[in-house]
Amino acid sequence: MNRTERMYEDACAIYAEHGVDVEEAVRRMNACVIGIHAWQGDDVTGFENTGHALTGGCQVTGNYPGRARTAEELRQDLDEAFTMIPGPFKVVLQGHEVDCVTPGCDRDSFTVENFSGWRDWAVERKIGLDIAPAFYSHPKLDMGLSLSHPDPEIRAFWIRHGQACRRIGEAFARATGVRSVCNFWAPDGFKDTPADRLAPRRRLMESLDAIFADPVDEALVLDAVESKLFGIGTESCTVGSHDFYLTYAARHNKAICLDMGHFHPTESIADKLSAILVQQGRILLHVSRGVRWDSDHVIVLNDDLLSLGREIAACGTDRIEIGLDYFDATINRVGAWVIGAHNMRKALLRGFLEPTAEICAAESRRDLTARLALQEEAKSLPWGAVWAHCLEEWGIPAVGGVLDRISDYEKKVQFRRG
Ligand code: RNT
Ligand code: ZN
Repeated sequence: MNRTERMYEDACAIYAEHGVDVEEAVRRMNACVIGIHAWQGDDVTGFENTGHALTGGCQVTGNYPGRARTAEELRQDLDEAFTMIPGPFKVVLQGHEVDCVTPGCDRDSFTVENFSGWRDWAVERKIGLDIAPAFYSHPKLDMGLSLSHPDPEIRAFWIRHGQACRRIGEAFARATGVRSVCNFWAPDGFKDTPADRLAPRRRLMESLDAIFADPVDEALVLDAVESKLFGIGTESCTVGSHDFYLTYAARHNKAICLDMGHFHPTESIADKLSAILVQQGRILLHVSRGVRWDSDHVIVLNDDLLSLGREIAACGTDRIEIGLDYFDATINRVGAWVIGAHNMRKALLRGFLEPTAEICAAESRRDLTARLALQEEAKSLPWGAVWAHCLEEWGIPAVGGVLDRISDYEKKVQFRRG
């Protein structure tokens, strides 16, 4: 028996003293599908090759060499990342990360044929494929407005793009056999105090109603709507605020997308799960890390992420979709996916390893001293020995081996992209 197995056996015995079945916790962690966000690999640039800069209030900082310049290169990088990311996972696309654009074709007339390389790639790997309409980085994002723009022609263009993405998601699901999440985030907002907040919000609501009026098979497509607090250039008012979308999602039975960078820095996203799920259908998580603002840093194993893992374990994963959403161009982009996906799975593992029964029992008997002591004790239980065991089971090397692989890949592939 090697050191990892000896430490794992000891960990199982220690957790058992706290009423935790480690194998059951690992099984539950391994059942969680994580959405790997393609846009970490291309800096949210997309592949329409129109030269449009990233707009919509998002910002990608850094110029680490080797960014994927085509859908083919992006799939190559994702394949490399998958050798180091424990499954199960799926891939999430932006609505402009196309394989090809037909001349004269724009986003409002995209079909699955514009994403055929993605569809076939996902089918071959037996993984699901989600899509998010790209209501940004396009001339028709005008004055910071898309679906809520006062010009009906501009709204109609974006409504057609939203409808196109839902049908593309439906085609993905038919091909892969995995339901596709179609997540709607519109960057609409105002840099300074708007005179009228009501009219743009009514227009956004009516545009979404028009998008969703186009029927798709709801067994194949799960619609989600994503709120935001502010963006660069929309600091004073976001049309699609949390109040707007939480209400819209409840009224129209859509999933609400909670992005961890889209709330006030002191707000706990973890606390929102039970508050919403006890009344509402489903939640899509965009697991991210804001540093001073919605900076979309690679996620780290901090208290926010650990709390999220604990609440996901407590609420159950049947109505929670887990998606990563960050973009860091200061480090190797394959490494960014791997580090973030590992941290997401570590947070889930720690959530499922939490000695919940023991802690809840203390709370039930109103022994709040024991509750606090046991909550703190849980932090020093040997979860790392369980994680090391999982890495061996998955055939994924420890960090040194991962870094060697990333370094080798960037020299052989990414750095040659110029
Ligand atoms: C923007 C939202 C949204 C984007 C992607 C690129 O702040 O988080 O999910 O990250 O559409
Ligand atoms: Zn997001």
